[in-house]
Amino acid sequence: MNLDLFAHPDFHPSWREDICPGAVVLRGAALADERELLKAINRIAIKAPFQYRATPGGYAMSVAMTNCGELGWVTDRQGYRYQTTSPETRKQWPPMPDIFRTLAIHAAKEAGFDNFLPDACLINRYQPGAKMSLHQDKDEDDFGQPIVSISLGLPAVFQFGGLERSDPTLRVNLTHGDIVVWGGPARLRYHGILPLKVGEHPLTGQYRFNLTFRKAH
Ligand code: MD6
Ligand code: FE
Repeated sequence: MNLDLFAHPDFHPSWREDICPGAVVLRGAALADERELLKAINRIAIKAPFQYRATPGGYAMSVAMTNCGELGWVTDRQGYRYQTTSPETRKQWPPMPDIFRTLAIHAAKEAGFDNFLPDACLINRYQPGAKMSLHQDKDEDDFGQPIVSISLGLPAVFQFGGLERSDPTLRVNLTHGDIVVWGGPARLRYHGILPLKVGEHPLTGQYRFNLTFRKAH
């Protein structure tokens, strides 16, 4: 593919931190696009409102979710899956904004994944107290494809474990503008987000947003 189509002169991560083989944090890599990203999230949420979905076990998640792109990740009593429509609106998810796609492709490339073309973007919204328990991302068809994750708003502590749920975990602080790219040998490692602390962010108020880009199908 011709990456000039995705030319992005503002893509300048301030530094990179390797978490482990296959996982890297590009600190500040989304900062140049912060306002455009947040505006786009607001527009998406008007068309496909944030929802507190149920886990297959029947618990309401503390993180509110929506999606954009061809496919969206959902969960209910039937299980976890990707689908082309929102269960609430029964319409297709809003299209993935160019700024989202461009940033995700550039971040993946920076981390050594040259052929990443995401078809799904899950948008998570955390308020103080919201958390994401340790989990693996394994609802995608090709584990050879990485996941790109953009953090905006309030900071969070990312827990990063091993291939077994009981493996010890590392803690990584993720702050506004950080992008995590993870794939290769890290792709199936357990991970989660510790309960969000109370705070006030100048652009997002009491929220943290996380965008995760995947090639689901
Ligand atoms: C979050 N992120 O940061 C939750 N999964 O809100 C994830 O679950 C995640 O950041 C796979 C790859 C990167 C991630
Ligand atoms: Fe995940």
